[in-house]
This record gives sequence, C-alpha cells and structure tokens, in this order.
Amino acid sequence: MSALILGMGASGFSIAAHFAAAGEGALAAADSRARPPMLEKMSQLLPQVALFPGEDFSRWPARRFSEYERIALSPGVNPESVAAPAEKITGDAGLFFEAWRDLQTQTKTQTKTQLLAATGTNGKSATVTIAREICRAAGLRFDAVGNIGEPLLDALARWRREGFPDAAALELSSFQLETARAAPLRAAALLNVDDDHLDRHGDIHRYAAIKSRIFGGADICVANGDDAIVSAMPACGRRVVFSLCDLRADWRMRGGVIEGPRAEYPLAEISESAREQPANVMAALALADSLDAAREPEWQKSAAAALAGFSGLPHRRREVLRRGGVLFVDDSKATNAHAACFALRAQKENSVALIAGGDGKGQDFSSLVDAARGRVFFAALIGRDAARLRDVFSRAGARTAMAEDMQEAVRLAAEAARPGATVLLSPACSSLDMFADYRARAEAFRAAAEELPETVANVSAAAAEGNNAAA
Ligand code: UMA
Repeated sequence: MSALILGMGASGFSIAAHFAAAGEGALAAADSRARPPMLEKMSQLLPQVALFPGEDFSRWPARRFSEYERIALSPGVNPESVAAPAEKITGDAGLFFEAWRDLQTQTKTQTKTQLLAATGTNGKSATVTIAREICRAAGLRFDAVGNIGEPLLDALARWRREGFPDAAALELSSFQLETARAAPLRAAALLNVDDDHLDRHGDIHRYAAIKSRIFGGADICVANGDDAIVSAMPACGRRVVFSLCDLRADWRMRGGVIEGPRAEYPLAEISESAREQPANVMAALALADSLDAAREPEWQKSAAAALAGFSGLPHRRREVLRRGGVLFVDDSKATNAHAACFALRAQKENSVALIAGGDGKGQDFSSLVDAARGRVFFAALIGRDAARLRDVFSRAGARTAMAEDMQEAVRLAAEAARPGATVLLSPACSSLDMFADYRARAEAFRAAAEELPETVANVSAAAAEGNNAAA
C-alpha cells in the first residue's frame, strides 16, 4: 500500500518507520519547512521514503494526493488543509490503534498489556505521569507515551523489540484524536475542556466533540464531574466520575481526603506537587484502578507511596535558578491561558515579573486579567500574540514591554524584578512560532537566565522598588 506522510517531525518519523517496518509500498513524506527536524534522520535511516521538504502541501491539488492510498498526518497538520478524501486520512494515533487491534487478533502476537489514555485541555501529562508512578510503585512495567513525548508508534516499535509492558497510559491530544477511530482502551479519562486550539477546531463544541472520541472504544470512561462540557458527554463504557465537590462521585473529596471505591488518600500524606492538582490525582487513581493489578492487597499502600513521592513534571512551575535574590521559574508547559492562570494564582501578591506570549491559537485570553491582577507587576511579551497579551496585562494593572526574543524578555523581566520577586515564564501560548517546542522554549529561558550577571536584580532594585510597589 502506498502512503504519504505529512510533517517530518517526531511523529512523521515514527509513522514513516512504522510503514517501512510493515513493508508498505511506495512511501513519501512532505513538510512545509525546507529543513524539518527529522529530515536528516529520515534520509539516513529510511532511504526508501521519498522526501519532499519545503513543500506547501496545503496548496497541492487533489490529484497530487490521489497517487497515494493513505495519507498519514502528523498531529500538527490540520486535516482540513489537505485536499484528500477523509477516508484516506489517518494519523499516528489511528495507525497505533489499528496496529494494536491487529496484534490482538493474532494469538501469536496477542499481548496482555492494558491500555489507558487521558485527554483534556490541561493536566493530561500530569495525569498519565501520576498513573505511571502509581503503577510502577506497585511493581508494574508501565509506560506513559504519546503527546507527552515518545510518539505512540515509536513506543509500539520499542515494545515489539524489548517486550510489552504490563500496562501503558497514552496521552492523546485533540490533534491526534481528530484522525483516530474508536480506541481499544481499558479506561480513558477526559479531564476538562477549555478554550484551546480553536484556531484549528473552529469552536469549543467541535473541539469537545473531538475530545469525546477518547470514550469511543473504552471499557471504562473516567469523566470530570466538575466540568460541565465533560459531564454532558455520552460514554459508551462504564462511567466513573471524579469530582472535587460532588460527594456522590466515584472518586470524591471529603474533608481533605480523596475517597475512592476501595481506598482513601488523605491530602496531608501526599506530596505538595500532587496536592496542588487533586483533580489530576483522582483521574490518575481512577485510571490505574481499572487495571487488574489494582485488586492486589498491597495496591493502596504502593499508590499512597507514589503520591507521597510525586515531584511534578518538567517545565511545569519548576525553579530554574536564583540570581540576585530573584527566583526564575519555568512554566513553559503552560501553552494556554487556563494553565497560565493556574501558575499565576499560586504566586504571592505583587511578586511576578511574567514572560508570556507565542502563538495564542485563537484563544480568549480574558481569564488572565483576574489571575494576573495584584500578582503580576510587569509582563515582558514575546511572539505572535504579544500585542493581544499587552492589552490583557495592562488591564490587570501591570507594566508591559514587548521583547524580540527570549533573551531580551528575560533581561527586561530581571531588570524589573526586585529581590524576592519571581521571574515566571508561563506563556499561555504555544511555542511553535519561535521554538521547536515548549522544551526548547524552556531551554532558551534557562540559558538567558544563566547568562544574567549575578547583580542584575540588585542593581535595578532601588529603581524598581517604587515601580513594583506602584504596579
Ligand atoms: N508541519 C507542516 N505543515 C503543517 C503543520 C506542521 O509541514 O501544517 C510540519 C512542521 O514543519 C514540522 C512537523 O510538521 O516539521 C511537526 O509536526 P507536528 O507539529 O505534528 O509535531 P511533532 O514534532 O510530530 O510532535 C507531535 C506533537 N506536536 C503537536 O501536536 C503540535 C507533540 O506534542 C508530541 O509530543 C509529539 O508529536 C509526539 O507524540 C507537543 C504539543 O505541543 C508537545 N502538543 C499540543 C499540546 O499538548 O497542546 C497538541
């Protein structure tokens, strides 16, 4: 079967390798960038794939696509930008589930691995990571893969080589779900639906409908009872509800204790990183609880130990360094306003010199006004949506400045900050207009902070004192 792969990033490479390993016929890959990230790796390791970098395939006529039987999209490629019939289009998640079904139908390759998955506007990475920690603490071989980092098809190839885990949690984005059909999952969690990616999905109803696909083939559907959109979604499998306010939910909060069907976890006994995201913890507990291993007598004890030891995610409110009494915090993973609000609300009064901006993906930023008011005294703004954010933070009473790049933003924020303040990178935007991904953005932040002279905040402190207080 011939196939065209669109996008030569991490997923594009994994799709090409998957097709090549399956011995598929004519393979080609295209990317709008002249030097896409995986160009060299693909030409070296997959010489059978014809490569078309620097091609704006959104302008290709239908006949260019008709040469191929399948068109496999990287998550970042909008299906609507491709003039190919919908039935030919697939993506990495669609191919992963197809391959998974094939594995299960042949006795020789059947695996006992139980698949879990999570989606939602925010908290997906935290949820699959907490589920992984819980399961590993119980002695399971358990991987968290997908949107969190390792592409699904790379994980599948690795499992084929090295052996399948006991269970795995797939982090799935709306981009991946958009091109996938019902997934054969033991349990799927839908965490929340908020304004994000609306430049791609049009409106929140369409975005929500795509997210709800995660429930399509799941035996157990874990739903956030506190999210009105999620609560209204139909579930095919057994519904398990988690809620911070509803005492009738399967997983609920009562007097500072997370209560589940068979176990209780007092918040006081779990780590600070886990305690500050109780909804994600409940979703992870509910997912993990769907596994056969959760019936073991020691399960609750090991889950409690995992929650006590959970230290958070990389690039999520992580302290990077201190310079001249100013703390630099990396929250680069906050790619939408919802996530940035969460980081801001945890900050002290009048303490934040914020760095925000990038590609806002058509979001409504207005929720940031309240979260920033009284906390953010200065905002350095970068990227495509810097001007829109300048209005938002001005409305919140902060001084603002536009910066060309991360280095300038860090310098401006550090100069505005007095000792005791926090320079917080919490962009509320995707990084793709300026960086390869949010990790590269975090690296640029760290590098710029490390380059600052030790004295930068102190030197400007006297001048800034009045400013900060006045802001
Ligand atoms: N490209 C085009 N034309 C387009 C769009 C993209 O040619 O219209 C090309 C780009 O030039 C680039 C390549 O496609 O060379 C990139 O493909 P991609 O954007 O799909 O990114 P990947 O590198 O394959 O990474 C993807 C996810 N990225 C996106 O969904 C945008 C990664 O999630 C994920 O970790 C990785 O697959 C492995 O599964 C990142 C992300 O930002 C973290 N996700 C979004 C989010 O979490 O909000 C959904």
